[in-house]
Amino acid sequence: MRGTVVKSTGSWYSVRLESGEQVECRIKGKFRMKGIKTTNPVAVGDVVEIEAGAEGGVISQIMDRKNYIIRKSTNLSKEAHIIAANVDQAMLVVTVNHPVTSTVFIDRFLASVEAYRIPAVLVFNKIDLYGEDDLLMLGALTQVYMQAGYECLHVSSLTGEGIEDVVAAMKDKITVFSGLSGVGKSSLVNRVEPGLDLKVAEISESHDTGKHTTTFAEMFPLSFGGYIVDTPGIRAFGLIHMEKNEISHYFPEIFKRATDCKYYNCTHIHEPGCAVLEAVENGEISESRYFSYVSMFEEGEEKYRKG
Ligand SMILES: Nc1nc2c(ncn2[C@@H]2O[C@H](COP(=O)(O)OP(=O)(O)OP(=O)(O)O)[C@@H](O)[C@H]2O)c(=O)[nH]1
Ligand SMILES: [Mg+2]
Ligand SMILES: [Zn+2]
Repeated sequence: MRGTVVKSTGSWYSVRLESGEQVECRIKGKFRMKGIKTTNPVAVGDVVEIEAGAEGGVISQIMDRKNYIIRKSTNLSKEAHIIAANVDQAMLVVTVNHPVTSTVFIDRFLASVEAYRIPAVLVFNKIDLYGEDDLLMLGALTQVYMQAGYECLHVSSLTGEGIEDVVAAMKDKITVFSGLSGVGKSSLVNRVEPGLDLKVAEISESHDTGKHTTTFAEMFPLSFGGYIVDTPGIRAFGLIHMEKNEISHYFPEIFKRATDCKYYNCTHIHEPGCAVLEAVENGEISESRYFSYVSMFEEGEEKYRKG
């Protein structure tokens, strides 16, 4: 029988069969990804083949993944974690404040989904909370990411403002919500699909640091068509291995500009006749995006030196 993994707790996997029935499964044997050690062999969104087991089902095979979102918990850790597989788009839920989401975090996330050609949308949540300075920052960040080619939505899952844009963008697609803990991913899912009633952090205990309220990724059907995968918040986004000369490919606006560089193997760090540096200079590429590119490039360099 074939089905889709809709929840994974690490030892048990809930698999939704084509009939709509849900079966609790364990895994049989070892599933390894080529070249990467992962903490979870099977992820939400995986299409799997299951057999009947002594208690519940047994996952015996994972079908080839169309794509996946993967991260390391820190840059030093050796193991990677698959956030979700076979998705149509990623919505990165970010907050300018309460908590602050850094541009470096946003850019690492975006680069890693670009690597698997997964379209990404930025959802700025909690706009009801923003003071004057926060709103200025919201405007500036929106400008930066629109210029880089990303759709940016402004919402409040508390007041419902802007939710219709999120619904429109999610219709008939498999969407994964990702972001720091406490930005309001589960609150947003509840707004979009009120019947779900997912657990969210108590206001009194939320403050500015997330409480890691959601502990397992889970996929839910949407009544207006499509699926949403809610995921546990992440602390930091460690990069999976990328070749240094590949990194610029995952910054769409840098990649586009690079065709005009004088040298075909330009790193866009110091070369004369670099069209990327020129674009940063005249404001066509934002400094914060370029800064993230350089930091990832240098990190790649360090890894290379250390072997
Ligand atoms: N003012 C305001 N508060 C919000 C909004 N969205 C979420 N919150 C609050 O922010 C806190 C965190 O929300 P959650 O939905 O639990 O956040 P999460 O991203 O799912 O967090 P994790 O599950 O820990 O990753 C809760 O106290 C929510 O009530 C919003 O738009 N405005
Ligand atoms: Mg949550
Ligand atoms: Zn260049």
